[in-house]
Amino acid sequence: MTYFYDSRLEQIAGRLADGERLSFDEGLALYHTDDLNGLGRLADTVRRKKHGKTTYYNVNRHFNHTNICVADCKFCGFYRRGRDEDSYTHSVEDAVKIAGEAVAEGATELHIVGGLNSKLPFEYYTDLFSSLKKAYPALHLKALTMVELDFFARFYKMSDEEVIEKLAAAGMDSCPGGGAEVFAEPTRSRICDHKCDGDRWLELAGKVHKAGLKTNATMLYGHIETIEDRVDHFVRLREQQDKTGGFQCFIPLAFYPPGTALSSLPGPDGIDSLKTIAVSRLMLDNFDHIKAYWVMLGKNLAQAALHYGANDLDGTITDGGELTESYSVEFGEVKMSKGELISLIENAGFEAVERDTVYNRVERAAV
Ligand code: V47
Repeated sequence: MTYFYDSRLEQIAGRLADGERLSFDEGLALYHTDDLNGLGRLADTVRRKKHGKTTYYNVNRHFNHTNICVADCKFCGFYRRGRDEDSYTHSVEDAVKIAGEAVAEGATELHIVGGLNSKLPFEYYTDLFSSLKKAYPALHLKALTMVELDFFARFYKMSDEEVIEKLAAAGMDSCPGGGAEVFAEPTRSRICDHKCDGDRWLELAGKVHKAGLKTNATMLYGHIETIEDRVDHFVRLREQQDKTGGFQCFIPLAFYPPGTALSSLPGPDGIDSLKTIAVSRLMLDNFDHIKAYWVMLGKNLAQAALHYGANDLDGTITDGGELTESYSVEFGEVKMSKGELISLIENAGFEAVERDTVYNRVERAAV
């Protein structure tokens, strides 16, 4: 018999065992519990029902084509203005060279995102994707957030459908989950006033799903948002998933304050991060995968998160891009070998399975 220190968790355990969907209030109760291990056990039970001991990782590389951005998000340490000395925009040739290095290292995925750069023509993106595909047809291009797609539709004066169709025709295979931040107002406007709102982010994700492409979803937590904001985020993602079903994976992103306009904040602690992984697993009953993104959690906490509902550690990353510039000063190079990823997973008592971006197993010839 499972023992809970918190009787509310016991009630929720009963509802989960009956296959019930948890309510907004139950989401709050999960966050407010002091019974961390009880919460973890609930999330782990759901995770093991879906995936057993399987824990996924992938071999990937991040590539940021430009750091020039008009959005001015308070949590971002990555963006620059065009006049800044350290602003950059990569040429398509640079991108193909970097993709070649990634493929030589065994990467199956290139994760491509950048700033909202008003100096680039739309053809830059179609050229970028078609050149990458021409050079490396098997490399999956997981590219552009809903915020970038929204910017393109407005800036280049195209319909959403046209933007998605042209980018997909050029080689965009799926979209990463960035730009979701926190949907709830007024928090969203306070941290990213110039980005599209939560409803628009969800609308675009739905349109990408309808075009037949998968996307991911994220939530940035541990800044000025409330617990209510977080649970609202889960409920809205879950409702969108009921409608269009194209989210593969949810990735909670632990806020890392250095180098941002919110650098006086402490960021989330370890307990908060484990709770966020667990509550997301329990609230997002229609998401298959919960990713413990080791770049933001740190390797050790990401490993522990595998016992709190996560079933994916993401990847080798290599040159982690937009999230890693200040992080790497503190923690060193943002890169993990396949061997290290596998050890983290196996030492946590799980089975490591290499996946591609859409969660097919990758079989490699033994060397
Ligand atoms: O939208 C920005 C977040 C996101 C900070 O889909 C920050 O597989 C923490 O979405 N501290 C972009 N987080 C990254 C992203 C992502 C990452 C890995 C995998 C996938 C995927 C998606 O990063 C932004 C924002 O929410 N972010 N600044 C920061 N200082």
